[in-house]
Amino acid sequence: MNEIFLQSPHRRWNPLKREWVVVSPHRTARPWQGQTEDPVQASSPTYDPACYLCPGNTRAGGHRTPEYTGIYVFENDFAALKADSPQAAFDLNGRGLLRAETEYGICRVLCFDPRHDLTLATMEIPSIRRVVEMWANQAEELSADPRIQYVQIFENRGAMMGSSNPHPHGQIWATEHIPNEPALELAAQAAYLHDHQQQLLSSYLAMELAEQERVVAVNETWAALVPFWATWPFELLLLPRHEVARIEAMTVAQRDGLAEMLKRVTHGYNQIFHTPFPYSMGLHPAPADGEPHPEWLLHLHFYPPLLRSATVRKFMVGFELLGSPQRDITPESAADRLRDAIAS
Ligand code: H2U
Ligand code: ZN
Repeated sequence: MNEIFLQSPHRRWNPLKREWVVVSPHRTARPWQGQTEDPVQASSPTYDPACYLCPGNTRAGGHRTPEYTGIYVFENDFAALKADSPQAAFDLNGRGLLRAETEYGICRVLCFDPRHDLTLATMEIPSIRRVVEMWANQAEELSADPRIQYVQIFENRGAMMGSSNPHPHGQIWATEHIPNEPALELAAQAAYLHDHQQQLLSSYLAMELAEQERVVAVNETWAALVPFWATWPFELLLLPRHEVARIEAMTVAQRDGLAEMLKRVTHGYNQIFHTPFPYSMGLHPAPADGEPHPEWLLHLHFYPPLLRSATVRKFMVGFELLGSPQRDITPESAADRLRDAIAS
């Protein structure tokens, strides 16, 4: 890449959301006197009697988490969306300014492992593979509901990301409407396929694999890279190397490869600042609306907040909130660090 873009202020195009990101590589030596966060305690017991996700413990509302082995899925006791809410729509005077509609949905919590002290980074690959299988089963089951249009599977990891509990777990929100982020990606991918007769993300991956500047890990079926347009310092995009749009449509090899890739990237994250790395991670499959979605490539986003140590995080404030997202370290230098961390 032209040296100018590694040293001078510029903006980069995010073709997946069709928006610009400001990059300020010259600012990386900027002094920091702002907030630091207390490092997270790394050690925790294998079983915590106060944890609502540990086998045999009581949850809110009197529910009991069974003595599960492997994985365990349950309906969120404080579900943001419900399957039994009434249906209504509102648009005051038909002017599109005061609009509301009811939202049907199903929210579940997924325990990745009975052991309280593990994370994706420290779980064995066969255990992560079991999580991938559960994601596929859940996606298939929830997509079959004719009122569900999108199945959003995600993990909030670490107190810094608002995770309520260190026990390894994720969530599913299956919704009646396509949420904002996948809706942007749907429009962008559909327009790209229409204009170029190629998938946006497949074409992008081919270019990244040729460039090798931002790719941090590759196996037979998946690649992990810091996207050219990354906004978070150590953001990652995981892309399958062969076409697949839906979680449940992944081949056995793709499921195996994803488990291995998840282990590598989460382990690598922990190596960067020698601390359990917080993040929000999620899968973006094609909408569950019964359409074939030839434009869509299944992918995973990792959005980690840490910037320069276990305690100094990137804030999305000021210009990022009011103008455009902005970053200091280049995606290329983040990729160099991540590649080394994954290899270590
Ligand atoms: P995090 O993934 O952000 O930690 O959230 C965990 C979810 O677990 C949260 O959505 C649910 C909360 O509603 N929960 C239960 O379903 N039962 C409980 O007893 C506590 C928390
Ligand atoms: Zn626990």
